[in-house]
Order: sequence, then C-alpha cells, then structure tokens
Amino acid sequence: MHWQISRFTIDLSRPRVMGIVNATPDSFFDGGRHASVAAMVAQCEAQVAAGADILDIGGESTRPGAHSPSAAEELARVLPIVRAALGLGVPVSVDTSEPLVMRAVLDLGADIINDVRALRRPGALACVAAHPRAGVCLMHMKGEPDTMSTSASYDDVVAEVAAFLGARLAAVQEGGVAPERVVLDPGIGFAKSAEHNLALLARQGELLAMGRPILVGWSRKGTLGRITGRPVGERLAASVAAALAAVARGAAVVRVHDVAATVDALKVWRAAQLGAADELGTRPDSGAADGKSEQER
Ligand code: HH2
Repeated sequence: MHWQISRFTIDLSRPRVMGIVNATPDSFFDGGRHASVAAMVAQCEAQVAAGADILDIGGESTRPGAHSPSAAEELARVLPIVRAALGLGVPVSVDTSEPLVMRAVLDLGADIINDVRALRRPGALACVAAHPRAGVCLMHMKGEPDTMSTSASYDDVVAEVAAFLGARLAAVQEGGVAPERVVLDPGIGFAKSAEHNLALLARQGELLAMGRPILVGWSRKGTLGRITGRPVGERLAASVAAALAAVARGAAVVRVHDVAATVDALKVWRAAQLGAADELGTRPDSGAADGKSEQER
C-alpha cells in the first residue's frame, strides 16, 4: 500500500514514524519546550537524524480543555518552522483544522494536512482538494477539545469510529480528494475513555476494512498513564510499547514524540517479523566490523 502526498509517494510496506513537533505554548507533553523558531527547527533536524519518516508540525494544542488560537496566531507559529522543515528531505505534515493555515502551508509546499477535525471546518476540504497531490490524515473526534471530555459516550466505539471515518472518506472523495491521498486515524484520547482507546487498539483491524492505511498516535497519552500509573514525562516505554502494539495490529504510521526509541523498537520488531534486518553489518558495533560473533560479546 502507498500514500500519495505532495512531493513523495510513501511506501507503507514497512511501518513509518511521524515525529511530533509542537509549536505551541500549551501542548500536554512538550508545550513551550521549544520556544524559539531556531529551537523548533533544531528539533525537526534532530527528529530527521533520529529516523523520522515524516515531520508533523502543529500550532494548536488539542489537549482536553484547550482553547483554539486565532488562525493568524496559528499561522505565525507554524509558518517559519514549515518553511525550514521543507528543506530537510522528508515529508512535512501540518497538524491543523484551519483553512487559512492549510492554504498557506500547501502553497508553500507542505506534503500533508493532518486534521483532527477530518476536514469538517467550512472551506477545509476545498483547500486540500485544490492541491491535487497533497496527502491528508482524517481523524475521529467527537465534539471539540474544550468539550470533548463530556462527549466520551458510545454504544460500540469501534463501530462508531469506523462509520465516521468511512463517511469522511466518502465525503472527501466526493469533494475531489483521491483515496490514495488519504489515511485514517481513530483519534486516541479524543473524547474517549481508556476503555474506548483500548477497544480501538484491540479491534484496530476492523478499521483496515475501509482499505486505507491507519495512522495512530498513542504517544504519552493519558491511557498509558492509567495503565502504568506514570505521569506524562515517564511514559516513554509505555509509548513505545503502544506504538508496537498498534503496528502489530496493522497501523502503517505511528505519530510519536520519541522518534529515536520508536525507530529502534520498530527495526527490531520488523527484523523479528522478517527473520532478517533491513540493515546489518555496516555499523561499528556489528559483529562483522571486528570479526567477533554475537556470542563473544
Ligand atoms: N494527537 C494529538 C494531536 N494531533 N493528530 C492525529 N492525526 N492523531 C493524534 O492522535 C493526534 C493528532 C495530541 O497530541 P500532541 O500533539 O502531542 O498534543 P497537543 O494536542 O496538546 O499539542
């Protein structure tokens, strides 16, 4: 399976890592941590060096209870970072629901719009359709970030999320966006309890029936805190485990804060699946470099 995006066609025969770059003062894990543009660009470079396949740059925090910035404020946050990231040789995604931001970043050359509101704001779908190769991630969310903690009620969360994503996929096709450009995301933590999130993981395979790749973001989220009892700053191992569990159930792209750890874990997972590694033997610490076998170590 492939994902068609502006400058690239991403081969999804191996799982891909999308690195999160939050240009926000209030994100739940890393808000305000990379305050200057230079620091944010350095973070993009570090994520690419750590093996990120895609950068996802966002200027709006969607943590429960967050208030949306104005479109102008959001644009001012992301534009300089996107401009620099476009020179790093990897696909650039912009996490936004705002048509003004979409239009500006797509005109600049951004590859993907990642929209937690699945192109439901007036004008959003037309912006993406107007760029005939741009990719899009359509995510499930019930309500809005400032109200979603009261929207977490479902008869069958997996069926409801699948129906919503299927309807959005049909709507964007109708609006002129080819399905090859679209990936679908169940929206972990968006108006969902820990039980809902875990049902979406256990039954993630049901979402594959729509024929489009699944992108999913478990990184540092509250359900991992519920399971492990750890605060957000201590959820690295839990986040990596969740990313592997999602990939093992068919996710094509994982959206993560901790790129290096996730990339390593996926390399080992994939080597275990294939009975071989994608790259072996050229690293200074490999057995071949000094003639020692693994057993001698
Ligand atoms: N989660 C967040 C933001 N954007 N996009 C997609 N497609 N899927 C997700 O699960 C997802 C997302 C929330 O995480 P983060 O960006 O780290 O935090 P904040 O929204 O507080 O900036």
